[in-house]
Amino acid sequence: MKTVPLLVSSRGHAPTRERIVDLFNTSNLDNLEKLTNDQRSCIRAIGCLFDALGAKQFDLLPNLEIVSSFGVGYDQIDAAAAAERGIIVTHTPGVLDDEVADTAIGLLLCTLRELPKAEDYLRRGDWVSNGPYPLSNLTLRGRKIGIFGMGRIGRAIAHRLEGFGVSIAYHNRSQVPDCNYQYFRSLSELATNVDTLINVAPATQQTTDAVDTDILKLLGTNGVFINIGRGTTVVEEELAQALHNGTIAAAGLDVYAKEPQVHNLLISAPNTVLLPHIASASVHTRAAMGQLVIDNLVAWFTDQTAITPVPETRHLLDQHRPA
Ligand code: 8YV
Repeated sequence: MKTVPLLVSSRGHAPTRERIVDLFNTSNLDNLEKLTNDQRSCIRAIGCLFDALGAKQFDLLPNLEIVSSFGVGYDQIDAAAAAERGIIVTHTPGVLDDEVADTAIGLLLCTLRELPKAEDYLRRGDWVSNGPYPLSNLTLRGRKIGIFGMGRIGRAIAHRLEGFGVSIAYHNRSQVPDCNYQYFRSLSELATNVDTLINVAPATQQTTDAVDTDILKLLGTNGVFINIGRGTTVVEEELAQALHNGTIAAAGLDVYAKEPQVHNLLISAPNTVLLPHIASASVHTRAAMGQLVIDNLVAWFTDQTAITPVPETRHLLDQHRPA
């Protein structure tokens, strides 16, 4: 492996970068444009720890075979452009489902029961000077939860919610076999029938700006929006307005359209819990994600296969399979 020339991100999960540097003949992805034509022609792989990659980068690397990307979402990589050029893209599904689902439930409870605000209240000394923290207006009791995106993570969230005795429904591109929750064919039908919407959908052209004022109005004034998918799925300005003017009751967000920038109107919105994109961010889970990044690279350079290719490039593996 040590002879395989590979570009690696300079940012992102440091332990994964260090192991890639140990295993391969690496250069820094940031220096791509500074490499000579000869150097670029040698590059066979990219270990991508969350950089944006598309046709522009791929065209500079005529012998690129594989991009192994850290994270289940890969919207920062133009997988269609990779597929057109015969480049395999892999991601890290599965190993983060439980962590992200745990965080989603935590964020939901924090939002409904105002747990971060209540803790601040204690720390500020207000419990001593003003008495008990005010009763929360919202509760999980009796809620109708709608999950937007019923993939592995959506299912892990739904599975946990079963233990809370709430009703569960979902919207997904298509109905999921063996999934017995009520299915709605459109996001607006789902929003009409629930009061709490959890976004787990991947960022695609179809999901961009899907959650807007109209959807939020359908959730109603008791409505709650939780986002652990991608910030681009919601029109942030409209969400912020809906929180400021009481169109919905509260929101809990882990993801934003222009991270790490967070819209000012969201920062100032009432009844809003804001997390800095931490859903999968434990040492345990990030290590598992990093291992899968490496395993995909090793599988490719030992057996011409990949463990978790993204759907857009999966067909390329068949071309490499021995007959
Ligand atoms: C990480 C994520 O934040 O997997 C994803 O799609 O959003 C997160 O787990 C991401 O991998 C960046 O490090």
